Amino acid sequence: MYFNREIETMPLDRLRALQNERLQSQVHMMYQQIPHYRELFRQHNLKPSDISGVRDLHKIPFTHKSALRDNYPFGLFARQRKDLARLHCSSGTTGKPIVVGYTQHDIGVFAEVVARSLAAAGCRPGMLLQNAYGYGLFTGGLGIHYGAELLGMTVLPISGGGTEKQLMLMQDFQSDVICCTPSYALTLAEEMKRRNIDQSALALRFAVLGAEPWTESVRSEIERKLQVNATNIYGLSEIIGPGVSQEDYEEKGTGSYIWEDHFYPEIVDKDTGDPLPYGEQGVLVFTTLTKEASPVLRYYTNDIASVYYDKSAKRTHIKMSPIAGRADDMLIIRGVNLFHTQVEAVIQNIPELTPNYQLVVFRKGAMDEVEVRVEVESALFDSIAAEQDAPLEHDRFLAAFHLLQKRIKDTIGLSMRVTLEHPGAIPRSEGGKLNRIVHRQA
Ligand code: ADP
Ligand code: K
Repeated sequence: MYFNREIETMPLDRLRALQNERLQSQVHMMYQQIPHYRELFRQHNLKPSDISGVRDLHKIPFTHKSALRDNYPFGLFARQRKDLARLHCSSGTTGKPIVVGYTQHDIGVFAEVVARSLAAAGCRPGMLLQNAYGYGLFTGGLGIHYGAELLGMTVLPISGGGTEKQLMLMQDFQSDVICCTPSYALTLAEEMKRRNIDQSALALRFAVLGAEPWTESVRSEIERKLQVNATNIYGLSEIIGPGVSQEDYEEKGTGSYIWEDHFYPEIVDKDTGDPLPYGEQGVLVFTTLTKEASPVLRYYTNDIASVYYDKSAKRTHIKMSPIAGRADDMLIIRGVNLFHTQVEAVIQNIPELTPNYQLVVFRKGAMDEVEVRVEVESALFDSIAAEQDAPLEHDRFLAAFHLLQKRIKDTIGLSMRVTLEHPGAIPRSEGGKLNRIVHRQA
């Protein structure tokens, strides 16, 4: 099912023409309304008429998060504060948050792209969507909410956290869809088991998960334990919020559609900033094409992915790979670049291990070291704990330990310390994003 078949299946040449036309007016409007961009164009000897379409984008310098910080709170808005319908903030790790504004029209676009996303995820009018994304300054809660209503769903605006209540209402109301972070979906699944709630007590069919990087390892765990079809939703406040891209539930694993009639993506080299060809991994950069209040040109997301066209797909829009990580969350260990998702991917193929893991970075002498802490499957753990001599189980335990160490070395090129933990040893998401990396003094 398409929410907007005409746009979602628009032939590429027409889509490109639409983007070019929209980009021209976006650039003219920004030049008129935002002193920062007018000044930027002047410094680079650019006029709005130099940008006739997306192929001219490379002439424009990137917009970094620092530009939003420096113009805090409303300095990059193209509209006056009194003409806005809503403000959102992204957390911003230190100090002042990033502020984004929405006109009524922007809110309409936000709802439209979320409605398209939910439809691609398998959601249908009439289904009950339990929205466990956080409501508040974070774009997730309200963003999903308005999109679900537009699609014609019933929304349960429960927000994140309160796991016991989540599970109670999920059973009592027979929710069809859960929206939350993948790490919180794991928490829900685990808590279900702990409370002996049988899968048959739930009506869940779909899980729409995002706001943090995740891999197939986490997907298979969630799908198995919650009996759902789990798909990826991606977005960021600076562009609009969740719904910048979405995976189709019948095309899982082939990437997420970027709604490119509103958000034009580029992938650039993280060192040189040069645009990279389709399929190559680099930093995602977005240009908004229809934003009224908080438009951005070439916003440097810091998220690492690739983009490509999938000729066999249902829709014409470009796809993006899962996010490997944020460039600023990338570890550099003894000269090797490392994202935690690489370790997650290795864990997937070792059945004795669960996706409850954490990377501990510490210093040993002059060297950075990484310890992988990962929980073993509870059945395996129980049989080892229950019996003094369960030699077969011990063998499996040891084999899993060595296999993880070897595969990390072979695929990532780093030796890591491995610690197999008992179930429950690793921190869980309590409703929002989960930090997989901790730094420890040796
Ligand atoms: P905050 O900065 O407060 O976390 P945002 O919602 O703006 O709030 O965060 C957006 C960021 O979250 C993205 O730039 C990306 O790093 C991450 N993110 C969002 N969705 C996904 C996803 N599906 N996969 C991986 N990372 C994601
Ligand atoms: K952000």
